[in-house]
Amino acid sequence: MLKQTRATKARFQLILIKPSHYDNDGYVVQWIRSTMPSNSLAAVYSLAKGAAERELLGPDLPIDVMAMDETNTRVKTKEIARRIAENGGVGLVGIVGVQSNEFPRAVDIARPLREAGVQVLIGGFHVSGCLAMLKELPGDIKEAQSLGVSIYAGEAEEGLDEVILDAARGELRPLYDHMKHLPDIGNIASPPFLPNDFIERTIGNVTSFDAGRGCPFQCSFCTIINVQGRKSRYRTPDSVEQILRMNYEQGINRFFITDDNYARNKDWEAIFDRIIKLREEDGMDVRFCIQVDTLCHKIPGFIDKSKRAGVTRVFIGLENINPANLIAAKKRQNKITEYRKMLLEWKRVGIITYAGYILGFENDTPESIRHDLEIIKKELPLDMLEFFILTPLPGSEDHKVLHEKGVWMDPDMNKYDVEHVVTGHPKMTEAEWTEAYRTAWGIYYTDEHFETIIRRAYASGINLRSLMPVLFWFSSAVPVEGVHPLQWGIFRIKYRHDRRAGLPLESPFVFYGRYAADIARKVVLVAKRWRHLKRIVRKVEADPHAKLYKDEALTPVVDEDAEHMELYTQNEAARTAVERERRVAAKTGNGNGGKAPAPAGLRTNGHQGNGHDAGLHDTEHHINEQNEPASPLV
Ligand code: B12
Ligand code: SF4
Repeated sequence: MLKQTRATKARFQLILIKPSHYDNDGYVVQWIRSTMPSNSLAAVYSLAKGAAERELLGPDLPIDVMAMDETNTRVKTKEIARRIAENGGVGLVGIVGVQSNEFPRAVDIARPLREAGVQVLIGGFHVSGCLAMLKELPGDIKEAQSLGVSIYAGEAEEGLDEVILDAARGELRPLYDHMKHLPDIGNIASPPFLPNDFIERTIGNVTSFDAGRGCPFQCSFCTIINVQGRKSRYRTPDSVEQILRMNYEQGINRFFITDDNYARNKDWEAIFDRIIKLREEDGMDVRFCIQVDTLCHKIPGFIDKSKRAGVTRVFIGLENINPANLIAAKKRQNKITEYRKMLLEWKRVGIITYAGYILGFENDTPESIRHDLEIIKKELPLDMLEFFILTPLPGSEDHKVLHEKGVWMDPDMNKYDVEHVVTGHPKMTEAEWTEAYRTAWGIYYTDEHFETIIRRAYASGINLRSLMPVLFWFSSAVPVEGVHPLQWGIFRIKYRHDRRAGLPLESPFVFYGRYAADIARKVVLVAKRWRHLKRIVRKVEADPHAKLYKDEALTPVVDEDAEHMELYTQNEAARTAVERERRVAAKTGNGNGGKAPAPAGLRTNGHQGNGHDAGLHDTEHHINEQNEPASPLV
């Protein structure tokens, strides 16, 4: 236990840190404003505050809770150690929501703290995923334990009290394993919450919370099902209302619902109904970004209720358009025959779509990736596409299989940020795969396609002033900053001394010279790209026929698509998938006598964002413009 430095009445210091990770030069990725508040931190912070309010350690030992997110705040370990010492020497640093790519940084934060005698506990997806899937703890976790760092696997909802009690006695255990029991999160007293002064360090008036955990599907690259389970656990509508009201009171009205698949939250409808009531009857202007799967449009009422509940943006796990790849990754629920229908449904209600696309499935080659992206641009009415390198993330089945077979995987966890190649590929070299990822952004976000996306959006009633920042963000993060849009922030901060353990301290001339040149280059590039995009938006807005824009992607789905669209004809796997869907449709009597891949409702629907109902779009446009969201994500 840490020595007490001043005679004061002791106060238990609980300091929660969400770590960042290192860039390729070994500097901490950090911004003046980062993308969004972390829900992992909000969840643990709120539970800790609850424990403090309940006086868990008794009236003589009050608990002070402090949270910081390293993506927007410099972690000063000496100050933390001093703070604990000045408050009676009792405390704990919890390193929260640690992903695999953040684990090396988390250990580097822990090291000086341990040297100063501070108790440290690491939780999050890396440790939980490893405990869920591996027979033995991997070397990096064992190494952390050898420094005296404790590990917390599983969710904090039922285990945090025990940890605080142990830490107050100075008896933290090396391992807390809560993986066997997944807690009920329905109506817990302290749902996720972060105070406004914390949220102000992120972009926009946005915070995040999980309305549920778990997903029923079985994708082999997924960690979530092995850590949070396949059964849907969800918060009650009362609990969601409590989260919304607490935030609304502090002026926050935009939310990222972090459920990996909100469409499979068993209580999605009751939660949406409550939010609709808050919006329509209580006048709360709350808005949301959600994540869904590609079959969400088949859930009756899901898309229309999303609209009424204030969803403005939706992330979709599209992943790939080659059915052979999807089957190999056990992503059987992704049916290419449903992609257009689903995207047109979102367009119908004027909600912006982002799709995740994974590069490096077993049939991918640089040429096939390029070809597939051209098909997507032409035939899918999608707004943003974001790319990821297929990565065997600890906690996934893919990682487990490779680990058990002894296949090479890069031992440097810092690279597991889905932007680095960390294992071999049957058809691409590491250099080709890396290059395919880097160039994918430029292949999708061309000037021509910017204009197409903007024209499709305008014709579908999407507010262009709201789309533009997002389009800018997703198209520019990699070319400008070299980081994924989900990691980007406003103005990169770098500290010469905050370099990865083992790397040399650079000379001030080299470090600051490069830093200044980098800033100058980025400022010019950002201004140029923004102006350029603005010109395209203005051009579309000035076009008197823009509302009537139509193209192949915006055309309602019809039987004949299967004959000519490349999405359905490009290879044997695509043709087989279409045939299979036709047979299923024939058996179930669903979708036009088994001929078409399209449900009748969609085929006859006149308002597929092609300007048929421009009147409605005008109203929508007007409403959206009243309150333009500033965040790139929500
Ligand atoms: C929202 C989200 C984001 C958001 C915000 C981050 C956040 N954590 O909120 C954004 C968009 C910024 C993001 C970015 C990225 N993400 Co992300 N993200 C998520 C997502 C969907 C939800 C996170 C969440 O809120 N979970 C719910 C919370 C409550 O669960 P939890 O984090 O596990 O925390 C609980 C327990 O672990 C435990 N616990 C955690 N910490 C601690 C600490 C202590 C002391 C204790 C006692 C307990 C404890 O208690 C918590 C409460 O129950 C998860 C998937 C998922 N279902 O978790 C992916 C996930 C965490 N992300 C992932 C990845 C890879 C990324 C990116 C690298 C992707 C990219 N290239 O940009 C970046 C990294 C950026 C960065 N450096 O942060 C992976 C990590 C996998 C792994 N093994 O590392 C996940 C699991 C998704 C996946 N593909 O598998 N992400
Ligand atoms: S749909 Fe998404 S959350 Fe569900 S198993 Fe697949 S990757 Fe995981």
